[in-house]
Amino acid sequence: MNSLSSYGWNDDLFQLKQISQYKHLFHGRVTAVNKTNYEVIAERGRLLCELAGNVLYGRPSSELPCTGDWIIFQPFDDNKGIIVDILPRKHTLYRKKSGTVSDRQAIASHVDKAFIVQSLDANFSIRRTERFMVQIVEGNIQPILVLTKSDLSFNRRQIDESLKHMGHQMPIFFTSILLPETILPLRESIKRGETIVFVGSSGVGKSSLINALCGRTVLTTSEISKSSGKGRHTSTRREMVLMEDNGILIDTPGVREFGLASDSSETLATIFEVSDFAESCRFEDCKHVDEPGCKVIEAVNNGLLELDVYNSYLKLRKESWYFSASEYEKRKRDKSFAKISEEAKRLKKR
Ligand SMILES: Nc1nc2c(ncn2[C@@H]2O[C@H](COP(=O)(O)OP(=O)(O)OP(=O)(O)O)[C@@H](O)[C@H]2O)c(=O)[nH]1
Ligand SMILES: [Mg+2]
Ligand SMILES: [Zn+2]
Repeated sequence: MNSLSSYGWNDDLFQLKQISQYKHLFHGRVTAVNKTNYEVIAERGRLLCELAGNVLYGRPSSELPCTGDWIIFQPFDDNKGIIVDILPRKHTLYRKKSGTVSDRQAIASHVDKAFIVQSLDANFSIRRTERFMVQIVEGNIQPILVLTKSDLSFNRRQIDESLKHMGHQMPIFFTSILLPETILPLRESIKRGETIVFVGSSGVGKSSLINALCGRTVLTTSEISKSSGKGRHTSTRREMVLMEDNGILIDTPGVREFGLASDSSETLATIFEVSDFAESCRFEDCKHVDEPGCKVIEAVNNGLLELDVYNSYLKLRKESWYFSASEYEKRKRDKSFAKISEEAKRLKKR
């Protein structure tokens, strides 16, 4: 028997469960998603679950269970179950599904913090950090930057310089799995019952860091490689690991692209510190591109806002507009399709 409180079960979730028509059944948390089933931890232990038809149909794929979701299940056999309901999500990390224009994919849910993991070698990219941060803040999740492989040589001044506009917006940790004293502060920052998702490119050391935080090998990592230092996509699924007496860690496979999956205009203006300037623009609906009296452009010209940062802001804003416009179009199409099939059904009945 285990206590689900170490997996984050609390009063708020209990209240959410009461809304479900299946509140009399058992609850559990999805610890990993496989092709045809879900791994779930429940009071009775570990289970393999499948989805009931009513959960599967009529839901976009982004709303099917993901790692971190709390679900309600009907047990059968010793360690099997059917998922009959999903508790409403609160803090969820999404990204744009690659190869699509407006589909999103849920990476992890009921997440308190997200560790943006970057290694201090050639991988470090402030532009990638910004991108992750926007989507994390959009998901109502606290971002934390973890810079790994600090045992390797790196240019600290250059890193500090590029982080200037973000540094005070989130805590930053420098870590190395070879230096236990750098792991300890990170471990101490994690509270019991807190869920943390690890994101970052392949090969930056996400799984290695989780092993270091747990003090034992719970996840497979790639062999130490002297070659290019590029990632090899060692982890292949989003998987939950429990830290002894501490938090709940969700490892994710490194992804090549992490597209924005929300209309993030306001978050972008805040993160890129454009809002203060934008308030004094001549036009209330100023887009800060080429309008007269634009204080954002003025700030760029005066050197108060870095050109690279401004360009990055415009690029991500365009991406998020594009996503939400396509999503809106898609919803409209889906709605009219639903109307047509309703109409067809009615005609058939006559
Ligand atoms: N020098 C050094 N190497 C590290 C450190 N952390 C991880 N590595 C190495 O980096 C490589 C990649 O580590 P992983 O933990 O597999 O990386 P990952 O981010 O989980 O990669 P994916 O699962 O492919 O997304 C391995 O060879 C690790 O040994 C570190 O702090 N210092
Ligand atoms: Mg990994
Ligand atoms: Zn403006």
